[in-house]
Amino acid sequence: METVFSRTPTLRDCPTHYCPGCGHGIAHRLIAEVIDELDIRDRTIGIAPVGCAVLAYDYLDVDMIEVAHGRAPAVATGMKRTNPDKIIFSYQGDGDLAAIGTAEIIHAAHRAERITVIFINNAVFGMTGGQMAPTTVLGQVTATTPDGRNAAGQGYPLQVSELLAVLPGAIYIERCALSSPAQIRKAKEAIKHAFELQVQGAEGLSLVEVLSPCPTYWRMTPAKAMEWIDSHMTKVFPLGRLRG
Ligand SMILES: Cc1ncc(C[n+]2csc(CCOP(=O)(O)OP(=O)(O)O)c2C)c(N)n1
Ligand code: SF4
Ligand SMILES: [Mg+2]
Repeated sequence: METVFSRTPTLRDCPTHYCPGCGHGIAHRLIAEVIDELDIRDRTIGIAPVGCAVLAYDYLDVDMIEVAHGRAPAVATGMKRTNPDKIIFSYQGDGDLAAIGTAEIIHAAHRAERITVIFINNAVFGMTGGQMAPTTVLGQVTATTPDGRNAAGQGYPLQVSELLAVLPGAIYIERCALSSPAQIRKAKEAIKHAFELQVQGAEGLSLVEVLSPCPTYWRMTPAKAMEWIDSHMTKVFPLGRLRG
Protein backbone atom coordinates (compact mmCIF):
# COMPACT_ATOMS: atom_id res chain seq x y z
CA MET A 1 0.00 0.00 0.00
CA GLU A 2 1.28 3.50 -0.80
CA THR A 3 2.11 5.70 2.21
CA VAL A 4 0.45 9.09 1.74
CA PHE A 5 1.03 10.55 5.22
CA SER A 6 3.55 9.79 7.93
CA ARG A 7 5.38 11.33 10.86
CA THR A 8 8.17 13.59 9.72
CA PRO A 9 11.57 12.41 11.13
CA THR A 10 12.24 15.53 13.22
CA LEU A 11 8.99 14.94 15.15
CA ARG A 12 9.72 12.33 17.83
CA ASP A 13 7.41 9.32 18.19
CA CYS A 14 6.21 9.81 21.78
CA PRO A 15 2.98 10.43 23.70
CA THR A 16 1.90 14.07 23.95
CA HIS A 17 1.39 15.93 27.22
CA TYR A 18 -0.78 18.59 25.58
CA CYS A 19 -4.52 18.83 26.21
CA PRO A 20 -6.85 17.53 23.47
CA GLY A 21 -7.20 20.17 20.76
CA CYS A 22 -4.18 22.21 21.87
CA GLY A 23 -2.40 24.08 19.09
CA HIS A 24 1.13 23.50 20.37
CA GLY A 25 1.29 19.97 18.96
CA ILE A 26 0.20 21.20 15.52
CA ALA A 27 2.77 24.00 15.61
CA HIS A 28 5.50 21.52 16.59
CA ARG A 29 4.62 19.33 13.66
CA LEU A 30 4.77 22.25 11.22
CA ILE A 31 8.20 23.27 12.50
CA ALA A 32 9.46 19.67 12.26
CA GLU A 33 8.19 19.34 8.69
CA VAL A 34 9.82 22.61 7.68
CA ILE A 35 13.16 21.59 9.23
CA ASP A 36 13.04 18.30 7.32
CA GLU A 37 11.98 19.91 4.04
CA LEU A 38 14.81 22.44 4.28
CA ASP A 39 17.23 19.68 5.34
CA ILE A 40 18.60 21.73 8.22
CA ARG A 41 18.07 19.29 11.09
CA ASP A 42 21.78 18.85 11.82
CA ARG A 43 22.40 22.58 12.14
CA THR A 44 19.23 23.81 13.79
CA ILE A 45 19.08 24.79 17.47
CA GLY A 46 15.75 25.57 19.07
CA ILE A 47 14.95 27.46 22.24
CA ALA A 48 12.10 26.05 24.32
CA PRO A 49 9.91 28.48 26.26
CA VAL A 50 8.62 28.52 29.78
CA GLY A 51 4.93 27.78 29.27
CA CYS A 52 2.91 24.76 28.20
CA ALA A 53 5.51 24.11 25.48
CA VAL A 54 8.31 23.86 28.04
CA LEU A 55 8.83 20.27 26.92
CA ALA A 56 9.15 21.16 23.23
CA TYR A 57 12.55 19.47 23.29
CA ASP A 58 10.81 16.15 23.97
CA TYR A 59 9.02 16.40 20.63
CA LEU A 60 11.48 18.11 18.29
CA ASP A 61 14.49 15.98 17.49
CA VAL A 62 16.98 18.82 17.11
CA ASP A 63 19.41 20.38 19.57
CA MET A 64 17.41 22.50 21.98
CA ILE A 65 18.06 24.65 24.99
CA GLU A 66 15.67 25.78 27.72
CA VAL A 67 15.88 29.40 28.81
CA ALA A 68 14.25 31.60 31.41
CA HIS A 69 10.77 32.93 30.72
CA GLY A 70 10.86 35.68 28.09
CA ARG A 71 14.61 35.64 27.56
CA ALA A 72 14.72 33.54 24.38
CA PRO A 73 15.53 36.39 21.95
CA ALA A 74 18.48 37.44 24.13
CA VAL A 75 19.84 33.89 24.29
CA ALA A 76 19.15 33.38 20.58
CA THR A 77 21.17 36.53 19.88
CA GLY A 78 24.22 35.08 21.61
CA MET A 79 23.80 31.70 19.97
CA LYS A 80 23.49 33.12 16.45
CA ARG A 81 26.31 35.61 16.82
CA THR A 82 28.69 32.94 18.08
CA ASN A 83 27.44 30.26 15.67
CA PRO A 84 26.44 32.12 12.50
CA ASP A 85 26.20 28.88 10.50
CA LYS A 86 23.54 27.46 12.80
CA ILE A 87 19.84 28.03 12.28
CA ILE A 88 18.49 29.42 15.54
CA PHE A 89 14.83 29.59 16.38
CA SER A 90 12.90 30.46 19.51
CA TYR A 91 9.46 29.09 20.29
CA GLN A 92 7.57 31.43 22.58
CA GLY A 93 4.08 31.78 24.00
CA ASP A 94 2.28 35.08 24.37
CA GLY A 95 2.97 35.25 28.10
CA ASP A 96 6.61 34.61 27.31
CA LEU A 97 7.01 36.96 24.34
CA ALA A 98 4.32 39.60 24.87
CA ALA A 99 4.49 40.00 28.67
CA ILE A 100 7.72 39.25 30.51
CA GLY A 101 9.81 39.17 27.32
CA THR A 102 8.51 42.30 25.58
CA ALA A 103 11.82 44.12 25.86
CA GLU A 104 13.83 41.16 24.57
CA ILE A 105 11.81 40.67 21.38
CA ILE A 106 11.62 44.38 20.57
CA HIS A 107 15.34 44.91 21.00
CA ALA A 108 16.29 41.72 19.16
CA ALA A 109 14.18 42.87 16.20
CA HIS A 110 15.55 46.40 16.52
CA ARG A 111 19.11 45.01 16.39
CA ALA A 112 18.18 42.98 13.28
CA GLU A 113 19.27 39.72 14.87
CA ARG A 114 19.30 36.95 12.26
CA ILE A 115 17.00 34.63 14.17
CA THR A 116 13.57 33.08 13.61
CA VAL A 117 10.83 33.42 16.20
CA ILE A 118 7.71 31.27 16.36
CA PHE A 119 5.23 33.17 18.53
CA ILE A 120 2.32 31.08 19.77
CA ASN A 121 -0.54 33.41 20.70
CA ASN A 122 -3.29 31.57 22.58
CA ALA A 123 -4.55 34.69 24.39
CA VAL A 124 -3.84 33.29 27.88
CA PHE A 125 -1.10 32.20 30.24
CA GLY A 126 -1.83 28.52 29.71
CA MET A 127 0.70 26.72 31.87
CA THR A 128 -0.02 28.71 35.03
CA GLY A 129 -3.80 28.27 34.93
CA GLY A 130 -5.34 30.42 32.21
CA GLN A 131 -4.72 33.93 33.54
CA MET A 132 -5.11 37.03 31.37
CA ALA A 133 -2.20 37.72 29.04
CA PRO A 134 -1.49 41.01 27.26
CA THR A 135 -3.05 39.32 24.19
CA THR A 136 -6.34 38.41 25.90
CA VAL A 137 -9.16 39.91 23.83
CA LEU A 138 -11.73 42.32 25.24
CA GLY A 139 -14.59 40.47 26.90
CA GLN A 140 -12.59 37.25 27.21
CA VAL A 141 -13.16 35.42 30.48
CA THR A 142 -9.95 34.18 32.10
CA ALA A 143 -8.94 33.10 35.59
CA THR A 144 -8.03 36.73 36.41
CA THR A 145 -10.81 38.42 34.39
CA PRO A 146 -13.89 36.49 35.54
CA ASP A 147 -16.18 39.19 34.12
CA GLY A 148 -14.26 39.38 30.85
CA ARG A 149 -11.33 41.65 30.00
CA ASN A 150 -12.36 45.25 30.13
CA ALA A 151 -10.28 48.05 28.64
CA ALA A 152 -10.89 50.44 31.52
CA GLY A 153 -9.46 48.00 34.03
CA GLN A 154 -7.03 45.83 32.11
CA GLY A 155 -6.15 47.79 28.99
CA TYR A 156 -6.35 46.69 25.37
CA PRO A 157 -4.97 43.55 23.70
CA LEU A 158 -1.34 44.05 22.73
CA GLN A 159 -0.61 43.58 19.03
CA VAL A 160 3.06 42.71 19.18
CA SER A 161 3.43 41.83 15.52
CA GLU A 162 2.15 45.26 14.49
CA LEU A 163 4.64 46.88 16.89
CA LEU A 164 7.52 44.85 15.51
CA ALA A 165 6.52 45.47 11.91
CA VAL A 166 7.59 49.12 12.11
CA LEU A 167 11.17 48.16 12.94
CA PRO A 168 13.55 47.94 9.96
CA GLY A 169 15.43 45.10 11.65
CA ALA A 170 12.35 42.88 11.45
CA ILE A 171 12.55 41.62 7.88
CA TYR A 172 9.53 39.31 7.91
CA ILE A 173 6.48 39.34 10.17
CA GLU A 174 3.40 37.28 9.39
CA ARG A 175 0.38 36.31 11.46
CA CYS A 176 -1.40 33.04 10.78
CA ALA A 177 -3.85 30.75 12.56
CA LEU A 178 -4.37 27.09 13.38
CA SER A 179 -8.12 27.36 12.89
CA SER A 180 -8.66 25.03 9.92
CA PRO A 181 -6.66 22.70 7.67
CA ALA A 182 -6.36 25.50 5.08
CA GLN A 183 -5.06 27.98 7.67
CA ILE A 184 -2.67 25.36 9.05
CA ARG A 185 -1.22 24.91 5.55
CA LYS A 186 -0.75 28.69 5.31
CA ALA A 187 0.92 28.70 8.72
CA LYS A 188 3.37 26.09 7.49
CA GLU A 189 4.22 28.22 4.44
CA ALA A 190 4.87 31.20 6.71
CA ILE A 191 7.07 29.17 9.07
CA LYS A 192 8.97 27.79 6.09
CA HIS A 193 9.55 31.25 4.67
CA ALA A 194 10.82 32.50 8.04
CA PHE A 195 13.35 29.66 8.28
CA GLU A 196 14.32 30.02 4.61
CA LEU A 197 15.24 33.66 5.15
CA GLN A 198 17.65 32.66 7.88
CA VAL A 199 19.08 29.85 5.74
CA GLN A 200 19.66 32.40 2.97
CA GLY A 201 21.50 34.68 5.40
CA ALA A 202 18.91 37.45 5.34
CA GLU A 203 19.93 40.34 7.56
CA GLY A 204 17.25 40.55 10.19
CA LEU A 205 14.70 38.88 12.39
CA SER A 206 11.80 36.83 11.06
CA LEU A 207 8.74 36.14 13.20
CA VAL A 208 5.59 34.15 12.62
CA GLU A 209 2.73 34.73 15.03
CA VAL A 210 0.46 31.71 15.24
CA LEU A 211 -3.05 32.11 16.68
CA SER A 212 -3.41 28.85 18.52
CA PRO A 213 -6.28 27.19 20.39
CA CYS A 214 -6.22 26.58 24.14
CA PRO A 215 -9.53 24.70 24.60
CA THR A 216 -8.80 24.04 28.26
CA TYR A 217 -8.57 27.66 29.41
CA TRP A 218 -10.95 29.01 26.84
CA ARG A 219 -13.34 26.46 28.36
CA MET A 220 -14.49 25.20 24.97
CA THR A 221 -14.45 22.01 22.99
CA PRO A 222 -11.53 21.72 20.57
CA ALA A 223 -13.90 22.30 17.61
CA LYS A 224 -15.40 25.42 19.22
CA ALA A 225 -11.91 26.73 20.01
CA MET A 226 -10.98 26.51 16.33
CA GLU A 227 -14.09 28.55 15.48
CA TRP A 228 -13.35 31.06 18.25
CA ILE A 229 -10.00 31.89 16.66
CA ASP A 230 -11.82 33.02 13.51
CA SER A 231 -14.79 34.66 15.25
CA HIS A 232 -12.91 36.52 18.01
CA MET A 233 -9.12 36.44 17.74
CA THR A 234 -8.73 37.42 14.11
CA LYS A 235 -10.87 40.53 14.72
CA VAL A 236 -8.12 41.86 16.99
CA PHE A 237 -5.21 40.03 15.40
CA PRO A 238 -5.87 40.12 11.64
CA LEU A 239 -4.13 37.46 9.60
CA GLY A 240 -1.60 38.19 6.94
CA ARG A 241 1.85 39.53 6.23
CA LEU A 242 2.75 42.63 8.20
CA ARG A 243 6.26 43.05 6.89
CA GLY A 244 8.54 41.50 4.28
C1 LIG B 1 10.58 34.56 35.47
C2 LIG B 1 9.28 33.80 35.54
N1 LIG B 1 8.13 34.46 35.75
C3 LIG B 1 6.97 33.78 35.78
C4 LIG B 1 6.95 32.43 35.61
C5 LIG B 1 5.65 31.69 35.70
N2 LIG B 1 5.16 31.27 34.39
C6 LIG B 1 5.42 30.06 33.90
S1 LIG B 1 4.68 29.78 32.43
C7 LIG B 1 4.01 31.33 32.45
C8 LIG B 1 3.11 31.83 31.36
C9 LIG B 1 3.02 30.96 30.19
O1 LIG B 1 2.17 31.55 29.25
P1 LIG B 1 2.55 31.56 27.73
O2 LIG B 1 3.93 32.03 27.53
O3 LIG B 1 1.47 32.30 27.02
O4 LIG B 1 2.55 30.02 27.33
P2 LIG B 1 1.32 29.00 27.20
O5 LIG B 1 1.41 28.16 28.42
O6 LIG B 1 0.06 29.79 27.11
O7 LIG B 1 1.62 28.26 25.95
C10 LIG B 1 4.37 32.03 33.58
C11 LIG B 1 3.93 33.39 33.93
C12 LIG B 1 8.18 31.77 35.39
N3 LIG B 1 8.23 30.46 35.17
N4 LIG B 1 9.32 32.48 35.36
S1 SF4 C 1 -3.54 24.52 28.88
FE1 SF4 C 1 -3.99 25.28 26.81
S2 SF4 C 1 -1.97 25.76 25.89
FE2 SF4 C 1 -1.62 24.44 27.68
S3 SF4 C 1 -1.55 22.33 26.87
FE3 SF4 C 1 -3.67 22.72 27.54
S4 SF4 C 1 -4.74 23.48 25.68
FE4 SF4 C 1 -2.51 23.64 25.32
MG1 LIG D 1 -0.19 31.61 26.04
